[in-house]
Amino acid sequence: MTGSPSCAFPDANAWQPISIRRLIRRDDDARPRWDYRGYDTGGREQAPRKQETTLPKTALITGITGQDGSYLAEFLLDQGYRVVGMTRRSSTVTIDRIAHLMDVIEIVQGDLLDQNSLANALREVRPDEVYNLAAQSFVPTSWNQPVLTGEFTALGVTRLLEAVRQVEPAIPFYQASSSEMFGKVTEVPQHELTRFHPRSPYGVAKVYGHWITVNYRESYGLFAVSGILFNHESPRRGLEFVTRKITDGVARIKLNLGNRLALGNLDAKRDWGFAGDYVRAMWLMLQQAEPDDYVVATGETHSVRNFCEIAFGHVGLDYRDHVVVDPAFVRPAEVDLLVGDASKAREHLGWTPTVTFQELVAMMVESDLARLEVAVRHGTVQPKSAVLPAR
Ligand code: NDP
Ligand code: GDR
Repeated sequence: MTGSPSCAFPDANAWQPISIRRLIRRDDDARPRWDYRGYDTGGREQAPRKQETTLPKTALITGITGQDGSYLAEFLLDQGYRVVGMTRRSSTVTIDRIAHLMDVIEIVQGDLLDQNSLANALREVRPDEVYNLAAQSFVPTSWNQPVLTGEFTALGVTRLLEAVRQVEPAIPFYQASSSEMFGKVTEVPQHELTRFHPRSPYGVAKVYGHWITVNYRESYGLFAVSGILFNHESPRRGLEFVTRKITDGVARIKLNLGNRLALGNLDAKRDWGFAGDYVRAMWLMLQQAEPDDYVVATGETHSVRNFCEIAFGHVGLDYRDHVVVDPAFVRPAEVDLLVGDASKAREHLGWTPTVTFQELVAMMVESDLARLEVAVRHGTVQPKSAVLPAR
């Protein structure tokens, strides 16, 4: 791909058709721009300034095929954005969560492992905002694949920040950081200044991603923010995460598709919110005058056991009749208690969650029941009396 040395983006005529769906071209002079956050032409330091424009802003989302990517895409489309998702090449299609959006979003190929693909994606898409949601996000996998987790979840952030810095340093950048960074917590509740003590290779990688984001902000003046999000769930949560594993299990047991659910540590406590609420906080962080880091959480904590009680109770079952503890699901090092203090997000962003814990559990159970009832009617799942699928 060729580019003019005087322009951060390449000549529009030189675009290569590497997208699955062809990108919309727009007039260079008319597109909304952010001023570079370092110095203006007179050498004076300045804050980013958005020019008034009626053109839609463009957001580039890495990890758009994941839970958060799908909700963020919907949210940004509602805000009138042009949404482009970055996906990595795969021999199988992994767009289940965004299948309903494929006519209204665009896709560009790129991989966090490949620096050039990231820079090319930025040149091709020319985003006004970048949301870095892509990661190896399942904590247990990070013990089996610690190096790969580091490559995706830690160094991947540097690769993308470096691409932003080289291609167009004025692009506001969101990094998906995690409450797993607090790990073995030193205070309760946890806030932006709580010390990090990660307890898994995933948590360690996220600490790196957090600090490299802060570092690029401080070193190069990038508008780079780190959202320290506590666990957030939804009917689109991956089936291997404990909330979805439980609600899927409840639905299967209710429909006589199984009778036992094997879990690990039932005493771990998490601050669980609804993913749809959390993507709004991501966007709000990029609309502020100054880049900063924010904890996003509900401020309530519940144990895995309590989640089971409510989820099974929702369909009139007692979890003690069905849940068994399997040491295979107990982690080498556990994060025992997470509960976030989101006062800063509330005060600076005006963000508060809208879905309660009980509503979240009910929403997920109902969704899994509806999905599996259809599968039973279509004969794509069969009744079983054994333990539910191991995840
Ligand atoms: P998911 O696991 O659902 O989605 C992860 C996404 O990353 C997928 O789209 C996946 O694509 C993509 N991805 C993985 N590796 C690469 C790669 N090498 N190149 C490009 N894309 C890649 O995660 P969530 O949506 O739940 O979370 C989003 C982000 O937020 C993650 O970074 C996660 O660590 C972080 N986070 C999540 C929290 C939560 O509770 N959900 C809390 C705090 C932080 P593919 O479909 O190809 O696998
Ligand atoms: P977590 O989520 O590790 O907090 O990371 P997960 O749902 O996997 O575990 C939550 C807690 O439940 C306990 N647990 C089990 N977990 C799973 N997956 N399967 C089980 O059978 C089981 N039994 C008990 C775990 O030990 C743990 O204590 C999620 C991910 O989305 C990360 O990417 C994100 O950064 C953090 O949330 C915030």
